Amino acid sequence: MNVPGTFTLGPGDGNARTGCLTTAHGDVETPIFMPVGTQGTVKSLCPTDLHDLKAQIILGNTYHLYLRPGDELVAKLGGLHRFMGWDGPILTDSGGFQVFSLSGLRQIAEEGVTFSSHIDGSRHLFSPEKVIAIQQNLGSDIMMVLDECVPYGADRAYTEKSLALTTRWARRCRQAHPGGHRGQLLFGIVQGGFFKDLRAESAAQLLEIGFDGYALGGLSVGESREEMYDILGDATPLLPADRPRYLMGVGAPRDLLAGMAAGIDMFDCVLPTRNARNGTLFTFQGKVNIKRAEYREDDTPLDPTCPCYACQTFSKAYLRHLYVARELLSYRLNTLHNLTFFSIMMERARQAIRDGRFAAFRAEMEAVYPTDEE
Ligand code: PRF
Ligand code: ZN
Repeated sequence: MNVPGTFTLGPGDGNARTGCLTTAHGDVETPIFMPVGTQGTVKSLCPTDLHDLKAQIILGNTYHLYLRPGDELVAKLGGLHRFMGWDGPILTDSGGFQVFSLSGLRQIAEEGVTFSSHIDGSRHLFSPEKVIAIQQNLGSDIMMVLDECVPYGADRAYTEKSLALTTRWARRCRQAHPGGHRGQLLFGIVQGGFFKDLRAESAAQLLEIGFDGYALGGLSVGESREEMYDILGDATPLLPADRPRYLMGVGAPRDLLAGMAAGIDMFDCVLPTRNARNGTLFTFQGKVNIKRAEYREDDTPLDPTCPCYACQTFSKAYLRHLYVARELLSYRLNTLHNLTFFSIMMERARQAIRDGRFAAFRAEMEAVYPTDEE
């Protein structure tokens, strides 16, 4: 049994690599996509469903769980794994990003970020020490440092100042969690906006502090694909090869492939789960908008090759009916399917990397997912 934090690289193909990350709740094969379970649940699914679709690690949110039900309550009830009945690995985001995207009236200072709850307007402070304490209470396997995700379009002066603060916060997070505590790992987050030298500075500073893994933050914030891929290609090699690399909040199938090609090991995104709930389904033949009239009498499965319960049991006509009727089962079946698709796509990508045919696999998938949005 390896100790938490052990990261073993397997075969690679170009910059793409396979690996295995050990956590206190088991091993994660990389590259991996992490389904998002913001509030201690991957919306509409049970942990048994997640095991069935071979999810290896899920993501939870510090911001939401701190506000409701409260990290101290979760700790009292045995930690997040026990509370939500998921015994596999969990990564928690630090709350930094959610404060900036969800809460009202933010105020950034040296001490931390003060914000209003999106639930009841109450005021709260997230300091580096506080978000570590919250994540320790939750008991996640991988914790993230507090950072500021610089808004798209921020100028150099703002980005520089923000980056300096993000680095000081990262250092305080590391000091608050020098390592060891229940095997919880701590990842640093590279910021620096769309300035390559600032990205390099951020990476160097985080490396000097020393983390169990390194994330690229501040991407997929409204920029074009070309801009994101440009920073991705430039910044990923700055992260140590022997540590897991995580691209936060990404993404669509072709973005995952671009990330893997650059040497990224971990991803998370609400896309498969959110799209499921608005009727957009992913298949290896392309995207399907299940509400379309053409499926009204379609007695065939969504994807006959898909092992998910929805595809094995129901017709497109039935899935369309559930969606149009706003039935709860629609959310569940669509989510089961989309996460199964992402899980299989990542497994195929890992195998393609091992077999030295990742570029061909990427081209194959891009032919099916050629569109701009996704
Ligand atoms: N920082 C944190 N979480 C994040 C991001 C970030 O920059 C992003 C950006 N796409 C998603 N989630 N802490
Ligand atoms: Zn399916």
